[in-house]
Amino acid sequence: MKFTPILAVAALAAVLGNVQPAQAETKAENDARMGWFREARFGMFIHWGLYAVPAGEWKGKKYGGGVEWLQSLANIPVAEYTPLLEKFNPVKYDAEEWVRLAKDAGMKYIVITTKHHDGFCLWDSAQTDWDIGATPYKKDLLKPLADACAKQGIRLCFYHSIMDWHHPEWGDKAAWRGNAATAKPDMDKFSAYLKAQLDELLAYKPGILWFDGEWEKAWTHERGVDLYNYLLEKSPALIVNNRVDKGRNGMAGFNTGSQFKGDYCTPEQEIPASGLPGVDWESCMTMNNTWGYSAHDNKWKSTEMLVRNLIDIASKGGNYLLNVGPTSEGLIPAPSVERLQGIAAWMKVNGAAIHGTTASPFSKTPDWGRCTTRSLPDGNTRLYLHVFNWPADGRLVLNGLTNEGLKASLLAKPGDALKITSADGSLTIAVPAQAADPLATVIVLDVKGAAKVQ
Ligand code: JFZ
Repeated sequence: MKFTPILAVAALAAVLGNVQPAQAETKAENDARMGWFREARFGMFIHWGLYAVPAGEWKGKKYGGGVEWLQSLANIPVAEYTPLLEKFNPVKYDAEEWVRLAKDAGMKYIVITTKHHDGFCLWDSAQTDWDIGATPYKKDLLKPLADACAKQGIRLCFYHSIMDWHHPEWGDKAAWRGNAATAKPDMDKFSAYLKAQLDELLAYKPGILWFDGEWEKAWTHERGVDLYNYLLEKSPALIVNNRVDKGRNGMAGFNTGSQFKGDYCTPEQEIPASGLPGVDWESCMTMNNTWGYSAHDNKWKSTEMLVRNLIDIASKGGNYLLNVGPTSEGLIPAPSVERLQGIAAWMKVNGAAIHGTTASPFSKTPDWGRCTTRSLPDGNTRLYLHVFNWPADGRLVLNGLTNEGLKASLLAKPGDALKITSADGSLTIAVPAQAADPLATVIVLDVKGAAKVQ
């Protein structure tokens, strides 16, 4: 829904909001702001929009890859794409249920696409009619999610595409969009639109703004810095990903220079081999091969792979943002639900080995699996040994670990102590003959002092 006077006021406020640069943050302030994110380790990504209607197919042709890109993949002009509005009617949407699924899986935050590259908005924005208000459903999709998240103790976060194929003032034009000739692009006007929409979104109190689509030429480093400062001034506790600026190194996602804004790095569909030491990061990944819903993409990863990805990422000090792509009716696809429930069963027993943990002390990835750590209040260290390859001889050997071992047990059986021996600069734990969990069996090992690996 669009009210032009509000646009004018918001645009003016957007300009005035720019006057003061944000103050440099101390390390203690940064630690406080990033604290919940560092503890969370696991979140749910939701890609939801009009592209769920064609679901990866246009004029009889099936498209693969990320089908939230369908408008671009099939070169659909805005005028031909617009009627999808009439078919987006998520009457089966149950925000409480979505949040319950995420929470049970051990996810601590949800990042939902408020607007993807096609420009369509999931809330009834006062800045445009290209939104949920123009669909048969009409009702805001973000508010019920915000309420359910507040009720269930999950942080709601917003993905928001900077690139906008629908907005006439977005500066990079492509002929297929069909709106190339509507205006001489004015990126100042576009920025005012972006800020006015973000003002609306800040009212939902998001934990993170997850920008994307920053790579086109129209978006500049200066605009990235300006937007970051604008948001942090309005919402000092906010976390903003590095795609607000131009420093991201492609799919690897790390920042290529300290001048670039953004609180954390965003590797996409990949896990950095040795993590990204010294910076905060989050790998976003799909369960099949698409972000938005596809009716024909059945290349689902196994629950084992998803659980092991989560463990691998936590062992490298990062977060795992795992995607679901709901249908236009508002349902999370059954294969995704099944996998989330499988992860939930593992996390119910082993969540302590993920949440609030820090990276592995082993510089070389152990061949038996992965390790996460926790500093204990008494100065000792708890190691969580996530065993992927169960030792056939009943001896789990931790090469190079020179600490004194204090106690060990299966995480699932804290009462049953496992025998620890030390020899030749390695520590060995005597383990049961059979792995307790085929996905990953976690052994808890407390050692004296800080972990020392040679
Ligand atoms: C981006 C989006 O384009 C995609 O639809 C999805 O939302 C994902 C999480 O983020 O993916 C990208 C972004 C940039 C590149 C490739 C995929 N790139 O620069 O090659």
